[in-house]
Amino acid sequence: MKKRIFSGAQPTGQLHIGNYLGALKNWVALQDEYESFYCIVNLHAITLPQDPKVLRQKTLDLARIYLAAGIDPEKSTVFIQSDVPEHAELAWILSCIARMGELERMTQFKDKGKGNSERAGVGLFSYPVLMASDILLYQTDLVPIGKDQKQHLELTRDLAERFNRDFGETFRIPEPFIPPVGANILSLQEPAKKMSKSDENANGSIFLLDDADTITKKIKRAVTDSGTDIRFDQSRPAINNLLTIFQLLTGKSAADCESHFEGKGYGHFKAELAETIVEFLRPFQEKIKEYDEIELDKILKTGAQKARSIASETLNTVYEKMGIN
Ligand code: ATP
Ligand code: LTN
Repeated sequence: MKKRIFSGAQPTGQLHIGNYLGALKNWVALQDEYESFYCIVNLHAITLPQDPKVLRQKTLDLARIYLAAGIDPEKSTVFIQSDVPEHAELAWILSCIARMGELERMTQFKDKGKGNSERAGVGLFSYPVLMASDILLYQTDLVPIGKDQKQHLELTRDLAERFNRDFGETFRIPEPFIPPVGANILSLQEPAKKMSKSDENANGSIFLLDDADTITKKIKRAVTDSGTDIRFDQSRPAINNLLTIFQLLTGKSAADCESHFEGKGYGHFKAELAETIVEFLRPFQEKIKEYDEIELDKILKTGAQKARSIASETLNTVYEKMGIN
């Protein structure tokens, strides 16, 4: 039997090249080898305020992005989280197993709650428990994610182990898949921070749907470090980040990237990088228009059915072990 993958992204903001290189690209690469479940996590999205109309539209847009990026619905199960009610049900059970202390240590809550726990939503606080539920429902082996989600995966493993210890072997313990390169693409404007959908400064991110002009401008404006040579150097995060993007999009080795730009200046490098990104995104942006709403709806409904058949089996086992129903 194939091993299983589960991953998801939130239908909020706009997907950027960091989401693609850190996560989506690997989802596509792994779908042949694994039985894969790729979810649009709309219940996670409402942990921060959302406009209902926009949320509904973004949920479908994100499904289109998955497909255009190369997720093949014949191979992978693509579905919307809220179409499988077991996600919210298991999240409740797991929230009775999780401890306040371990959730308080989650850095994403501290960041997104802006350090103000008096005013932050309870959903934002228990967000990682819902994520654990997503993963554990499918007896997942591997979870491809960017570096920012590593802590949430560790919590997922802890909750699964605790449940197994207290109620008997129930959940498979998942492993993270964090790519060696690209797991933490940085903001083009503030290379001390990750590229983020929720960044107020749009110039920090290259969105997958940006047009050629916008991409060229954003790369031109990207901050650089001191020094002039174009090479990988951990102590120069800005150039390191730009070169990493170039490396991942061209598939060249690090050494080849460096020799390619040897003796060239920033102007030359940035122009070529912008061109590379534009050419990479062009077929993707064309493909995104291909799926009409009827076709999309069919893919998502079929996906939800398949997902539900597995999720309900796990949830039944959980209830049985706990003496519920
Ligand atoms: P935000 O950027 O607002 O923090 P998010 O991380 O919540 O958004 P999602 O769309 O839910 O965004 O994330 C989808 C995937 O993209 C996750 O696996 C996440 O780890 C990954 N990811 C997000 N930002 C980056 C980044 N800068 N570099 C690499 N991977 C990233
Ligand atoms: N928390 C993740 C999105 C997410 C996820 C998941 C990722 C929700 N459920 C399950 C992997 C597996 C984020 O904010 N990027």
